[in-house]
This record gives sequence, C-alpha cells and structure tokens, in this order.
Amino acid sequence: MEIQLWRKILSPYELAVRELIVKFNHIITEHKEKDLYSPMEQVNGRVKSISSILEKMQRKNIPIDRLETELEDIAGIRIICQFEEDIDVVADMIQNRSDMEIKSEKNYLTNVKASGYRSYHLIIYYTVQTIEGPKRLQMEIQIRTLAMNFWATIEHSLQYKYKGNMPAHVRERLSKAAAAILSLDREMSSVRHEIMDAQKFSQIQTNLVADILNNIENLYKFSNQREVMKIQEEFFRVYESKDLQRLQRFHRQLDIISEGYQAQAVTREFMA
Ligand code: 0O2
Repeated sequence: MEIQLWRKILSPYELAVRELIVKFNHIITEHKEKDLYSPMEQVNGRVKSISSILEKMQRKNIPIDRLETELEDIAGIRIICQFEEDIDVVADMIQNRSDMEIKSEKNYLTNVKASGYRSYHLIIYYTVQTIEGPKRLQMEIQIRTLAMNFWATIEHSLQYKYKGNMPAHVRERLSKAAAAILSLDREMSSVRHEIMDAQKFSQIQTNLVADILNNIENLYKFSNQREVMKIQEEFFRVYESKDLQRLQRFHRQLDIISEGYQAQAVTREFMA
C-alpha cells in the first residue's frame, strides 16, 4: 500500500486518540476542581506504527481489506490508575458514557497472562467526525495501575529486544518482578484510604490557595493597596501554619471582603 493511503487510513485514528486523551484528561481535571479523588491518574495514547501494524497483520494473517475490522488496537489509549480498585471504577465510567460503546473486554487481572502481564483491556467503538462524514472506529483502552504499567513497559522493551527468544533467566526475573508488583499493588491498596486522604488534603489546599491568590489579585485592582499588602502578609502567616481549617476560614473571610469591593474573583467553576 502506498504511504498516502496509510495516512488516509490512520488519520481518523489519530483524531480519535487526540479526542479521547482530551476527554479523559478533562475527567481528571473535573475531579481535581471539585476536590475529589480521581480514579484516573494519567492518560496517554498512540496510533500503532505502520511497521507494528504490518507485523501484527502477518502474525495474525489479516488481509489488508479486513485490517480495520480485525485489528482492534490500531488506536490505543492507556489509562493509569493509582490503585487496583480504581480500575473497575474507570471501566464503569467508560461503560456509562454515551460516546463510547464497549465491544468486548479482556481481564488480565483475573486471567493473568503466562508472562505475568496484568491489565484490563476494553475494545470500544468510537465515532469521529471527518470531512467525509462520521467514521466509527474500534479502539483499545488499557487500564492498569502505575505499578502494572512499570512492569509492562520494561517487559515490552525486553520482548522487543529478544524478539520472541527471551532467555529463560530473563523470563524468570520478569516473573519474580511480576509477583513483586502484585504484592506492591496489594500493599498500596491496604493503605489506600490514608493515601487518598492525604491527597485530598493536598488538593483542597491547592484549590484554596489558587482561589485566595486570585481574590488577592482582584482586590489589588479595586481596593487600597496597603490593605491588600496586609491581607497578603496575613495569608503567608496562615499558609505557613499548615492548618487547613485556618486556611478555609481565611478563604471565607477574604470572600466577604472581596464581595464588599465587588471584586470577588470569578470562581473556578465559571472559568472551567
Ligand atoms: P503494542 O506495541 O503495545 O501495540 P497479541 O496477540 O497478544 O499480540 P491481541 O490479541 O490483540 O494481541 O490482544 P492482547 O493480548 O490483549 O494484546 C494487546 C496489547 O496488550 C498488546 O499490544 C500489548 O500492548 C499489551 N500486552 C498484551 N500482552 C502483553 C504482555 O505479555 N506484555 C506486555 N508488556 N504487554 C502486553 P501489542 O500489539 O502486542 O503491542
């Protein structure tokens, strides 16, 4: 096939990957803005390289005219979670969306691969709009923890290096590492609530500080500058105390002062 035709085939998949990265990242942002824990930690994606497509077509005996129906992972999205429990939450979120339809799932968490690979895969249908009209595509979404991703990334590189002939001692090491990753995920899950509380605390503080500074900046334009300097100094004192409740009180008081000056910062919800 000519290179231009590859571009024509792959272009809608490029668009789909970009769109889904934006959509999933927006979910992360929405959680953060609402001081909520996000079950998604990171999102990335890729369109399979032409050489990798050709290799898979050969290996699976897929003719070019059935490429788009039989190769389900031309476009791939990877969602990385902090904890194993988050994976189901993310899968449910995808299931409940109206812009994605689940075709099938592969659960390598309950059916761990012989290699030690663990991940949860969904094949979805997703429609992009092109100048030739809507195009319904298949895409693969891989959902896994940070630890699972660490293992899979290393193992993938070694698979590439050894091209199907991985020495037994390397395979054994990877198998041991997979067991360690499993135990790491379980350990992290056991302190999940403490970690989530700590992160929530930090997110609330981040949002409060952003709001307070926004308010101070607005006050600076509308009110007496000496007074604003005093407010800023008080803010530094409150911030240094590392007392969240004090910071919340300061935030409320500042809101009242700002309202007085009709200079209250536009709330983050309006800006979103
Ligand atoms: P890439 O480079 O990530 O695109 P298969 O026959 O196993 O190649 P299939 O039947 O399409 O693939 O589905 P499967 O098994 O769910 O694999 C799809 C993708 O999952 C793979 O894509 C990998 O990204 C990942 N994966 C599956 N098994 C393993 C594994 O043992 N180790 C690692 N590191 N990743 C795995 P590609 O096309 O193989 O590669």
